Amino acid sequence: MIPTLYKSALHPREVRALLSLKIKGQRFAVPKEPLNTLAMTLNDEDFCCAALSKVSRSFAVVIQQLSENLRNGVCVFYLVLRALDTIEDDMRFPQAEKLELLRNFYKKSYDEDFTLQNIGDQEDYRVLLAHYDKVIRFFKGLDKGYRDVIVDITKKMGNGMADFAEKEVVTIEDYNLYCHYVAGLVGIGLSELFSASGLESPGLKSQHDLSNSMGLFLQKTNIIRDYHEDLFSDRTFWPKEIWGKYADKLTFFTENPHAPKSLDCLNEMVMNALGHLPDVVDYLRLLKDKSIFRFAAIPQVMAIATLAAVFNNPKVFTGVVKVRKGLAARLILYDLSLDDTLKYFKKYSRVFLRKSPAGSELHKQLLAWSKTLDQKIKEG
Ligand code: D99
Repeated sequence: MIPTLYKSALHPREVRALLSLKIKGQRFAVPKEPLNTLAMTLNDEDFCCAALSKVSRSFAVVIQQLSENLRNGVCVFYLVLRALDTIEDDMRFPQAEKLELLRNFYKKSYDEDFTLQNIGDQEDYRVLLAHYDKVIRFFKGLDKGYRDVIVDITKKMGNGMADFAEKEVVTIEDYNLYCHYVAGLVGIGLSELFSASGLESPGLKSQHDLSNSMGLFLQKTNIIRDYHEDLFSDRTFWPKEIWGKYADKLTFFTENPHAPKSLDCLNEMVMNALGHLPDVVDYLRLLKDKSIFRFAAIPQVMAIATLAAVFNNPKVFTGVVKVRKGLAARLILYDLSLDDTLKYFKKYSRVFLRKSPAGSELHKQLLAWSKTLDQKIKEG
């Protein structure tokens, strides 16, 4: 906590937010014991909540604030997605077996004897899979509308992950399709859960393009930020159709982080991600329920803050550039309105303009993009 506070030292509002989140966070106290100890004592629902807090601390707090039955649906959905992600990411797993498991994972949704031993590169994920029967029992207690959505998305995502386990992301079309499978479908599934809950309009579940963009904006931000980390796992997600214009091999950038070609490539990847922001604004504007709005908006604000931090920043090529946890704490604590969110988008869009060379092609594109964003914001 201290290092986190130190990083926010110059931002008093963040310091206050971090401290009060720490206090308030006790209400969602993340149990100190390891997850496999908790697995012995907690019932299915409490285990799932503890697992959620363990795998994604700040996100768990936001999910907790959703209304009861939607919260359970989203919690299970998140854990099912995390299980799929853990299987996809486990490189020690024999390929043929992995493809089989990804494509058939949805068929296990009602199988209370189903657990997975020794899969996952982090302890908490291994424990989640080892006690996956608890997730399945919690899943079976959900409303049928929620269960049908979760099974449908699991099937599509599992097949999409298996398709891409055997082929590289080369074209921008591949890039958009991969991100659709691992993140766009999350947005589409959530819109269906929001509509099924009755808290949002039935029409929301048909907004596939806007829902898809919600996931793509977050996923592309993660892929850009994780360039260095992903470089040494034998999978890369940067499309050759983009980076191939600036280098012969992807490792050129980590070897030449300050080269103009490296920064031009990075900035084009950021521009590509920013292309989804007008859809994000349109989607957030459709939301009526306050807790659903915050659940959807907070990761989007974190994402644009991350893009502003990585834009034109050579450190992306040699490490992971993270935004201060103080920002997440502030967003989680103060009830973020649509207006606040749009102000954040405006504030960060000025950073891109300021950091891009005046008169450059990139600057012109950013000006056009910023005007589109302004137009969207004014439509309010
Ligand atoms: C996600 N994604 O928030 Cl896509 C995943 N952190 O980034 Cl159910 C699962 O992980 C669900 O705590 C929802 O270290 C989401 C999106 C989302 C989408 C569409 C509409 C509404 C919400 C996330 C979750 C956020 C997250 C982890 C991090 C700090 C900030 C939040 C931490 C998107 C995905 C699929 C790309 C990971």
